[in-house]
Formats: sequence, C-alpha cells, structure tokens
Amino acid sequence: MTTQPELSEAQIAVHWREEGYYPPTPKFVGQANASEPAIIERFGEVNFPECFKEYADLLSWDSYWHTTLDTSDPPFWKWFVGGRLNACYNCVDRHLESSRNKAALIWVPEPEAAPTQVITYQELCRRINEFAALLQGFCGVRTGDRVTFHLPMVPELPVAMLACARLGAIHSEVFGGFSGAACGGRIADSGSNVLVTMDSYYRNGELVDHKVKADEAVEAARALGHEVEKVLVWRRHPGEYASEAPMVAGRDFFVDEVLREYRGKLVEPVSMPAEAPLFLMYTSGTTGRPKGCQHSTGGYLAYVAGTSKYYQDIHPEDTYWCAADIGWITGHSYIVYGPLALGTTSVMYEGVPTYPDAGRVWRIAERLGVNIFHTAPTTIRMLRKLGPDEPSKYGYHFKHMTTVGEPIEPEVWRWYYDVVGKGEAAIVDTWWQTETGGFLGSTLPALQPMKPGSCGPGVLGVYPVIYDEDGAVIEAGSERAGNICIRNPWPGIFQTIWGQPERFVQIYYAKYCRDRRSRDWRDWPYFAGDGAVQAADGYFRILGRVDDVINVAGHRLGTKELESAALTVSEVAEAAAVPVMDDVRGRAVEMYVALKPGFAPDVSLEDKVSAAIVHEIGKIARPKNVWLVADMPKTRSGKIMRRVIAGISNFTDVGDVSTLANPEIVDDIRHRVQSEK
Ligand code: 6R9
Repeated sequence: MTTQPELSEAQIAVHWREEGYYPPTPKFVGQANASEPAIIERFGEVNFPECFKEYADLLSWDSYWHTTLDTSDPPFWKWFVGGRLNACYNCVDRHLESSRNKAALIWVPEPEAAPTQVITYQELCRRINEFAALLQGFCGVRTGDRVTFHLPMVPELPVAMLACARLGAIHSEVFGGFSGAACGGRIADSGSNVLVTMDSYYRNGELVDHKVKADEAVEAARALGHEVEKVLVWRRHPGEYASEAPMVAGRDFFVDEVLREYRGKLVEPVSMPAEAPLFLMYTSGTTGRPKGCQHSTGGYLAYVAGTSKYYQDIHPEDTYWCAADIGWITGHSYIVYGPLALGTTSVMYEGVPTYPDAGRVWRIAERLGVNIFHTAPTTIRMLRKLGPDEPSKYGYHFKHMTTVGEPIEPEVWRWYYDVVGKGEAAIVDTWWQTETGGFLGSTLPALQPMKPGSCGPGVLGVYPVIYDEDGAVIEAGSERAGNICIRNPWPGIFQTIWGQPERFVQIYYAKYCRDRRSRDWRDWPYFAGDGAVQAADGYFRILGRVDDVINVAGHRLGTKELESAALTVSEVAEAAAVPVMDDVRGRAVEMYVALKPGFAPDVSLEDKVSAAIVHEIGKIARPKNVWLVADMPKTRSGKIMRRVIAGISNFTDVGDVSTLANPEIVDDIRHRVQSEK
C-alpha cells in the first residue's frame, strides 16, 4: 500500500471551486416535514441530548426510558435507558390498524416481464410471523442469538430481518455478492448457528447459482473452528431448485417445505431493552478481521425514523424507492427500518439499474409512481454514462432525491438535478457510515439550500468538527482540510465492534480522546476517518477517506478532487486516482478513467484528462499516466476500490478481492496496465 495512513501536519491544499446554491422549490417547501427553522434550534447544543426525544417519540415504546443518554462508561454510550420496545412491532404491527391493506414493500424482480409483488402490511406481518415461528421452533433461535443471512434483493430478506427483530435475535446480513469465504468469516466471527440463504437470484438477465456459496461459507466457518448447524434455503422459484449444489442431509432445508408446519403461526414480539443489539453489519477494515458493527434497537430505530422523516421527507403516503442493496447499511436503515417505521411504502428491486437497458430505473419509477428516489453516485454516473437522455422519456416526478456513499462530483450532481430530478426535486447529499447508523452530514431539504459537491452542515443534533493532527480545530472558511470528527454521541452510533471492544475504542475514539477517565462526552470525539473541509457557510465537503490522499512532492491532493477534475472532460464516465511511487516526487498520480459508451479510447483523450487536471488543480497534479479502462473494481456499494488499482499500478499485492462486486475486472486491468509499463 502506498497510500498515506493519515493527514499529516501539512494540511492538504483545497483546490475545489466553490459552487453556487440551489434553493428547493416552493412546492417542495410547502409540503415538507421540516419547514420551520425552529427545528434547528430545538436540536441545538443547549438541548442535547434531550432533543432526541423528538426522534424517539416517533416510535411506540412498551415502557418509556428514564435516562436519555447514559455516559457512565465512555465511549459505550447508552441511549433511552430503561426503555423497552420491539423493532418489528414498530415497523409492522403498529401500522395494521390504520394501514393493513397498504403496500409496505413493493418488490420489482428480474426479468422485467415477471410480475411485481405488492406486499401489504398485513401480508408482511403474516410472512414475518411464520418465519419467526420457524426460526424459533425449527432452529431453536432465542433472544440474543445471532443469525447470518446471505440473501440477495428479495422480500425474504426484510422478512428474515424483521423476524429476527421480532424474536430479539441479532441478524447479520452478508451482502449477496460477497463470496462464500467472506460469508463464512462473518458467520464464525458472529457465532451464528443458522445461515439463511437462497438457491439463486437474477442479475443481468441470468439466474445466478447462490447456494454453492453457502457450502463454501460453512466450510470457511469450519476452518475457523465454527460449526453451522442449519442452512435454510429459500427457493427463488418455490418448488424448483436452481442450484448445482446438493442439499446436505440433516443440515440444509428448503424454507418453503419447512414453513408448511408454521402456516398461520403467530409469535409475540419480544419486548427488548432499548440498548439490546438489533443487528450486526460487517464492514471491512484496512487489515485483519472484518468489523461487525453492532447497532442498538432503540437508539438506532429512533435515529433512522427521525432522519427518514426530516431528511428524506418521507410521509406515510409517499412511494419511496432507495435503489440500494439491503446488504449495505443504506438498505438496512433506509429501505427497511426507517421507511417502515414511518409506515410508508418502500420499493425494492432485484437486478441492476442498467439491465435490460439504462431506462429500467425510470420505467419502474413511472409505473409505481415513485416520488422519493435515493441512490449512490456510482449509479448516477453509470446511468449518466449509459443513458444520459433516458429520464426525460419517462413521466415520473420526484419531489426529493438522495445521494449517498461517496462524494459526488459537481458535474454529476448537476445531471442528477437537471435531468433525473427535472429541476423539481430537492437533493440531499447524505454523508455517513456503516458505523453511524444514519446520516451525519446533510442539508435539511426545505430549510438549507443545496450546494453541489458539499453534503451540507451536520444533521440535527450532530455537531461535526474538523481537527488537525494535533487536535486543534480547523476553522470553517480556512480552506484547510483535516479529519472530520463528531463532537457528541447520537442515537444511531454503533455500540461496539462485535467481540472486539478494545479495537472499537482504538479505531474510533483513541485518536482525539482528551482524557480516558472522563465521563463527559465532550472529551470523546468520534473519529470518522474521512478528510473534509468546511466552507465559511458551515457546509462540509467530504474529500474521501483519510487514506485516500496522495502526497505529491509535499502537496497533499485528495483523490476526489483529482477525480472531479477528470470528470469535467465530457467523454469521461468515471475516474479513480491512485498514487504510484516516483523517484523524484515521492509519489505521483495515476488516473484510471472509464469512458461513456460510444467513445473509443485514444491518446488524445488521455491528454485531455491530463489537461483538465492541470487546469482544475495545477501542474503539480499532472498524472504520470492516464489509463482508459472498461470498468473499475468496486465494492457492493459501488465505491471504487483504489487500493486494488493502486496495487496494480505499483506491482504490489492488490489485497483481498473476495469482497468486490466485480472481481473479474482486476485481471483485465492488471494485464492491460502491467504489460504497458
Ligand atoms: C453510508 C455509507 C462510509 C464512507 C464514509 C465516506 C464515504 C459516504 C458520503 C461519503 C462523501 C457522501 N461517504 N457518504 N463521502 N459524501 N455523501 O456509505 O457507509 O459503506 O460504511 O461508507 O463512505 O468516506 O466514511 P459505508
């Protein structure tokens, strides 16, 4: 690895151009959940932590809490202590009285001709109860047990999550695209005795064999000394088995067969303490064991409900579509728990946004009447690349759109705003992490204007700050970047790394903790691991992970600003900047660029990318090489894995590629680049 571990004393110079503001439309403001500026005051620091009562009151509690925030054992914060609730009850049962026949989930499968499934709150409740009864009766799952899922984007996934929540069991969904080995590692780490999987699923028009991965997962867990007792296999087409992998007698069971015994069974939701864990979501660290981020029941659910209401402007009557994968934290918080807690209709789909063509997403939006749309910059770039004019062909209208996961280049933001949003939709650029449960930085859509490329200020009740390496505050408007931290705890913050409390403290709190013995939250800022700069208006611009910084002859360049410069070339669809060793300058920049369709790679385009970077940033940033490639190696959430590209450029180990969404691209790029160097 040639990237830098941290920002150093020399702060990176910020070369971004300040963008102008975009106000929301009066129509949007008129109907918004948060349209009175008083809400910002209510969440001001003087009202912390009690302000979060407003979020918790969106939920139904079996018993109310006595302490809003317990800080007696920092940084293991406890929210809403003494309160009891059930997350499944809050997302489903409590809506039955008023909305039994309303769609809770709308599932759009592949292939496109397959019928869309509309699952009412009543139907969802039935499916959850039966599966919870099966987990309890057939697998012996009890409160506090961990259950691992390796499920694709099918309704059985939210059903399984909510069934666990109903029992007070802790679910751990492993993104369906991950390998069996990666799944096995997570099974062993969490100590799950049960694996829930599916025989197959559709992607890009093909039925993918998925059960084979379950066998690898069980083997991988065994190699780590952990035995899986039962593997529950849903069938994508019930009754027909679509996998090459044989069922293992006594271990593997078809869910549809076992479920017959549990038809019509009801399971009482277990009343759980607010601070009981709800789920684990694994995220990769830079080294070693994956980190099982443990999220709480009360704090987490309150936080995702509150942020869904005010930042995504979800009303119960909306049709909301977050086109992310539930195997990513975004899907947990903003496909399942947040929207369902608010009793809205949440759309989920199988497949990819670009198959059978780049109009699929807009066709779905038009057909279902989606009015809130949520996706990631990688998808926006891809759709802009493959179908720049597609949105205008469809008669949908979004009132609101979200972007999440990466900094979005202003060029791409403007396409999202003008073409996808048709100039009508308010956009929120939400900065947050697996660890943080919900949004940390965003504009309040009716109250704070949008600014392309900036996420906005800290969200309600979250107070970010930028520190330099020594812990001194970098003031807003100074044009200097540093480490963005959060000064206070908030209800969605994860509780610990499963089984690794020391690592939790070390990674997230040790860096800027002022006094290890202090029980005052002010002494324990949360270290997010992202570089950022704060403009004079208080808006934050996230520059990427602090290890995504390239130091060229003493100048620290954020990978994002390099990539943003490359994106100003109209033929460019995606760009990634990586450092390479350089005898003279220590490090130099190499750019990897994917072109929009219809443009053939040629030297003049390489020159154009170089020239754009020199123009936008300066000569110091001129890339040593520009590689035009077919695609970038990406994670499940579409983040470009610069570590892998950097390994290729530097002829070093690319590291573990088992968790890439498209591992096959690595050899292609390696071959191309290394043969030309
Ligand atoms: C939700 C999610 C977290 C990292 C985070 C940061 C980057 C996320 C962003 C963003 C700029 C945004 N990130 N949202 N950067 N603007 N709006 O993405 O979780 O997969 O854990 O990734 O993603 O670098 O630290 P996760």
